[in-house]
Amino acid sequence: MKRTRITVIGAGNVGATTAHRLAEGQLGDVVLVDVVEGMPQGKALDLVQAAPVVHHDCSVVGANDYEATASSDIIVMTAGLARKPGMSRDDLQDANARIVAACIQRACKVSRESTVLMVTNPLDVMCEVARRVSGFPRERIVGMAGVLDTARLRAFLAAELNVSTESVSALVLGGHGDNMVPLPRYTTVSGIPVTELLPQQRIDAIVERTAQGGGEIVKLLKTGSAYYAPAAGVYEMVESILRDRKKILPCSVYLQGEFGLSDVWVGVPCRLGRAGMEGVFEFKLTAGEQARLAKSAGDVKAQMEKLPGDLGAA
Ligand code: TXD
Repeated sequence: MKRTRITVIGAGNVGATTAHRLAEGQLGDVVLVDVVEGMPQGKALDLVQAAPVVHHDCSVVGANDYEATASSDIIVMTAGLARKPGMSRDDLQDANARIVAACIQRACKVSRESTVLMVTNPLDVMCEVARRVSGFPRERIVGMAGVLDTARLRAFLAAELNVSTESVSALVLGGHGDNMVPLPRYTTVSGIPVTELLPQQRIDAIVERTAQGGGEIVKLLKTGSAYYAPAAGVYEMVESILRDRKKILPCSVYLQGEFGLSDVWVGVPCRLGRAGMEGVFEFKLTAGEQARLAKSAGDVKAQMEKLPGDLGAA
């Protein structure tokens, strides 16, 4: 029987932490790929040496090319550059689009049946790069951002109300970052909308803090950005796909008419199972929510239009 194989491209903070979680969660054998020679191999060896202590039987190997990634079930894409001083958002988009295109082309060429899980920023636009170069159907490309954004909102609300994070469920739509559209009326504590539990002013402040995304963490760390919570978000999505759990999770997906939007990547709730993105969970938005989602989608589309036309194909 073929063993489950997960490729993680980029062995930096998010990639290595993701590999760690995937192996310890026994989700499959992991191939960690990075351009830096020796680095993915060294981190893989370190992870393997933890196996006897933490009890898992997954293999973890490091590589600088894609040979060992062949026949992967999932490709998690975390490679990319962080914004450097003097670099505009558009410069970063251009640089990461080239990295994502090159990596996804090579990885998808040897794993034609895989599902791509995009993590690299700018998230929604990088999903489009993966779509163009892989030629995969939309069911087999999803972006991770919504799980992280909702986790942040849930964590803040649980602390505010002094309840378990498990009792809080939240819904965030839209593009990643400043563009997210939190839906407080669907954000509940054991089924009770937070709008019944907290004054609007407090909800607004918590939503605003969530919308700052990882900015608060970047300021504290000074070098680098969040990776524990992002890796946890990736883990939840990979687990739902590989174990066919059919969880409803907010993911960046290529909309085809759902929520009145088409040909654009936006975060909406979807069912994740063995076939990948098995369906968008559509529901009726208020006029205000719809307008905010459309604005968020419009911003992503404007960025998608700036992508170079010569990204290549797998
Ligand atoms: O919610 C989300 N989607 C995000 C996204 C949450 C957190 C981080 N988010 C984005 O993930 C972040 O903006 C970056 O675009 C990626 C990776 O973040 P990370 O913090 O892991 O960055 P690192 O530590 O700099 O790691 C990037 C690695 C590094 O080891 C490089 O050598 C490698 O990517 N890299 C490559 N690997 C393979 N192939 C190529 N071409 C390549 N270029 C760089």
